[in-house]
Amino acid sequence: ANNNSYRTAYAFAREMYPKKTKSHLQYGTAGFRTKATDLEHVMYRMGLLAVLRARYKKSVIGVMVTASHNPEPDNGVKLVDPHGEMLEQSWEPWATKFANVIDEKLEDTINELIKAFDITNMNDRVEIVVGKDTRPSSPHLAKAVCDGVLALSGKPIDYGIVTTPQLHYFVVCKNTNRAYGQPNEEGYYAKLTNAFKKIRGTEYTKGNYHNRVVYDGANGVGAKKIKYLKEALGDSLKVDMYNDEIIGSGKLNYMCGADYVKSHQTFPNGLPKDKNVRCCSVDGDADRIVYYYTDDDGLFHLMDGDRIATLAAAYLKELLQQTGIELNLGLVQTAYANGASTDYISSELNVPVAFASTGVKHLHHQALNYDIGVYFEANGHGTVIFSQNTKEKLRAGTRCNSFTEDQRQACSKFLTLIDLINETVGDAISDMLLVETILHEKGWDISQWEACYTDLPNRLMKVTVKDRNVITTTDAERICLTPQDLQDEIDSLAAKYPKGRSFVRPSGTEDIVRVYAEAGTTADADKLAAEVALKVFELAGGIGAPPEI
Ligand code: G16
Repeated sequence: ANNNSYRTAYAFAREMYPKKTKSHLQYGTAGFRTKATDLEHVMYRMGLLAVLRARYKKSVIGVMVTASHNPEPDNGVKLVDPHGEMLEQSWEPWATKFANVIDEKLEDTINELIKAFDITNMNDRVEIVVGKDTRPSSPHLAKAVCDGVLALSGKPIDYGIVTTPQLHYFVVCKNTNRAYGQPNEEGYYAKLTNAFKKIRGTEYTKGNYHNRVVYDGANGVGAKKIKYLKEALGDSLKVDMYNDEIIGSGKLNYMCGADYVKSHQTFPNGLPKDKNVRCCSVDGDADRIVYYYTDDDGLFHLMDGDRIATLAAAYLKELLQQTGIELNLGLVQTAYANGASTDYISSELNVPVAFASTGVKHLHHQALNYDIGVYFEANGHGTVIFSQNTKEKLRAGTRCNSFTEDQRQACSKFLTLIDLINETVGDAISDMLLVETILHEKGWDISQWEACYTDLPNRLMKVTVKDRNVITTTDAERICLTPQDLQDEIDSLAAKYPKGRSFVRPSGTEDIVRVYAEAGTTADADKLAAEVALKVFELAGGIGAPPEI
């Protein structure tokens, strides 16, 4: 091909995926996300961009078609970088540019990027792995991605319906020459379940722990995939699956799934409400998970991402101590983290805590500062990552003569645990297996896990405004810079309530402003959230009915 003529890319665009919408789209918290009907051209162009990125990085790149927790008519796309991270942030403006230029400028934009990054290998037949969730719009949109890949002579590899974390895993397997695992679904289940079964041993039930969990698949890909997992788990863990409606039923994430349970702090539809039974919910692309149960009085108890993070951090710390190896362990949270969890981690567990803006891409980045970096958003999105140094020291530890037998065993157990964890991104299935492993080892039921600390009551609200970008924030989104006066108002409202804390931020996945509030009592948290929501409505151009106090 001629190095500066990308007519095919333009011709394809004009004939098959013309840009029909005028609205400006932005690469947000998790890529592009909006009504599926507005995304055809964006998908095609992300196929083009993925090929350019793959040639620049000389690696396999991933493209996932999903709108995760959003309602079924939405869709979206996220790009996956060579090491399994989200697309590097310096390329986000390029993604935004590709998504928004007029068809006639597409060829120029391709040339501009090639020049900016001095991409000289435009004939390389790079591989792009493509995955999609169960939305009815996904097959069509995934085809648009593949056509974009083909238009620049890349090689699309369509994995069909997979979870987002599975796609991240495939990318890493391919880029590490399979050192991370086999780049297919069987390889994924085998890696996780072999590690799980190895740690669990043959004693499936222990103390108050029972090897049964009730699972809400959110009527999405998380339900479809659990069937294979169950087969691979055998009797080691019984997963009772609910919410597996057929594709296109309109039930995806509807009154079920991790986002619904976390935001409404209530049981999802479709699950039996048996008392004191451990339940969990995943979201629409199975990268988030939360746990919960109903107590003897019928009260709902939520074990969110903060709880998973603290459970994992405490366990890893213990295991690390058993190895006798010195490594630094830290935890990354966002402004949504419950204040009680932050106190517990820093004061009781003595593990350092750092804060990052919402979006796993930000948390992941911060977690890289530790040898063992645990990161979780309160909504249940997170994982643990381990430095190369950690893995090498543990491997050496298994053979070290100056170590005791116990230390050597702790090192090999730690390595098995690393295999159980999908380090590439938050993964509901892998996180579930991690939680189950820790509870099993401790012999805990879910209320013993909950007893570690007491959450401050909290409340999430959404406010619809004309333009959510009028809200800008700083300090990991904990302080609001504009509109002027809003932060002062939040401060004086929060000061009225014991342990009151609140912040606001524009969502990067929905066209709304999010409001978070916590306080010493549920009534206070509810009041504070409503009052702050009303201030947002007044100062940031609210539309529709004002929030009620
Ligand atoms: C995505 C991101 C998460 C983020 C969530 C909500 O989740 O991956 O990191 O917390 O959106 O983001 P926002 O508050 O900006 O709308 P998912 O599960 O929808 O991909």
